[in-house]
Amino acid sequence: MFISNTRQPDEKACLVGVKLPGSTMDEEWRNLRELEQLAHAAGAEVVMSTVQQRTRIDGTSYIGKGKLAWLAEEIPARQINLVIFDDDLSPAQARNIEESLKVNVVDRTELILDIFSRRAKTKQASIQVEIAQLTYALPRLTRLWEHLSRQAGGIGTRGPGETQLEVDRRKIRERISHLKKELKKIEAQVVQGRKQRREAFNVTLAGYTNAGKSTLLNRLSGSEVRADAQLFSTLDSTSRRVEPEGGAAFVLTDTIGFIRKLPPHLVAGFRATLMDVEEADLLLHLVDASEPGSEERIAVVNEVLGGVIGGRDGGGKKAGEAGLIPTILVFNKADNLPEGISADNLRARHPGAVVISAATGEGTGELLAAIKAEMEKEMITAVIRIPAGDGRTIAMLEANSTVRRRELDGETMVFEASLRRRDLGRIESSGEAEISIGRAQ
Ligand SMILES: Nc1nc2c(ncn2[C@@H]2O[C@H](COP(=O)(O)OP(=O)(O)OP(=O)(O)O)[C@@H](O)[C@H]2O)c(=O)[nH]1
Ligand SMILES: [Mg+2]
Repeated sequence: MFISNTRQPDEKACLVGVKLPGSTMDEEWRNLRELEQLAHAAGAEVVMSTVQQRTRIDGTSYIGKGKLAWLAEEIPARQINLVIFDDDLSPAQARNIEESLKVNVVDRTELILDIFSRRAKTKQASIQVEIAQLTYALPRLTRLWEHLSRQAGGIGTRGPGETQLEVDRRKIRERISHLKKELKKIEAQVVQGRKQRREAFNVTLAGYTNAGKSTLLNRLSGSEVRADAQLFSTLDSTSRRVEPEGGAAFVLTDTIGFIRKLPPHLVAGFRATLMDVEEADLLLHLVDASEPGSEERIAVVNEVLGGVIGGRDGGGKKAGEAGLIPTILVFNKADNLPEGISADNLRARHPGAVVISAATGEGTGELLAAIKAEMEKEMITAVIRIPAGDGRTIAMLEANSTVRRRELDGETMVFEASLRRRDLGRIESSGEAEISIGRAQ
């Protein structure tokens, strides 16, 4: 299809950012450094970067005529064959720029989609990415056709006729609806797997890409999930059981990393994967403290989390239930803090935060203690007596708790179980259960 990886081998890229009033040059260069990492992740080599100062975006060419003319000279001189914009271009802007520069132009969303499609390993991730790509491509078909003809060597080759475009649009829409059906089937299976996890206390890792989430999962659970310096190493969530010494076990889930301006198509596409965030009992918001700009990244992650958990009343656990998902802010890479930043001043600025190094293990004891404290707030051990005939309540208890003991006492089933406070409340109001908090004598 047209939307397969657009990147070619040996691509030499130029990065373009725009500084508008309200941001600083420093911020823009930091953004471009991040864009450079994204470009690497997509397989392109960056040979030049430029930031254009403007008072506002140019509707036709994004960067303005003068800058465009300058780029048109630099590009052949430096054998650049790809221009990457740090922002999203409208279909018209992208076309105009390509016409002037005669090389392929991609924007931030296309780049991220491209990386995701390279990284997607499971069927679910591949389908989610393809839906996002097709949805993004639909209003841009004319331009993508021109991409193709340019790659085929025919610069200036005309795109397909209107009828062909219509046919293609219809095919893409059909493909999207087919993929959505496939995804539903897969999600149904995933939901089943999830039910089995309901009995455990679920801790979910969330954070900016490259913060060290997978490294921490590996450190705490002794597993070997892929963790590396590439952006977006993780696209599929992985859950592992963690059994701390002297503490109760919990399930730890690694999730997809976030980034500034994460394309909304992708957030929507990865909704099912992000369910792990929605359904968490506790979130660990992991922050890379070794890089400047951590405050900005914290804000980005909070915003994406708000969008994911939102729609539920600013983050209630379930519709109707108030309160945010409890979150521990975790500063990682303490072994590599930049000059002028110490664990103490991070904690002073963010009360309740924990500072760790997933690489060396420093601070992980403190983190486990903080998790344990949250778990004790939420999980409770109780002895629950339910009439043996009340199958509904018994089933509810079995599905939502870890049953430590069960025995029949005449006509009554007696359980000792550990479960969430709110599930205990539901059991209490479901049947004629008799509950006493604490362990059996
Ligand atoms: N110095 C140092 N490096 C770390 C630490 N934790 C992780 N890293 C490195 O940071 C990079 C990213 O780690 P990952 O665990 O893959 O990060 P992630 O958050 O899972 O990233 P994505 O899956 O791409 O979103 C890797 O190169 C790790 O080796 C740490 O405590 N100290
Ligand atoms: Mg990861």
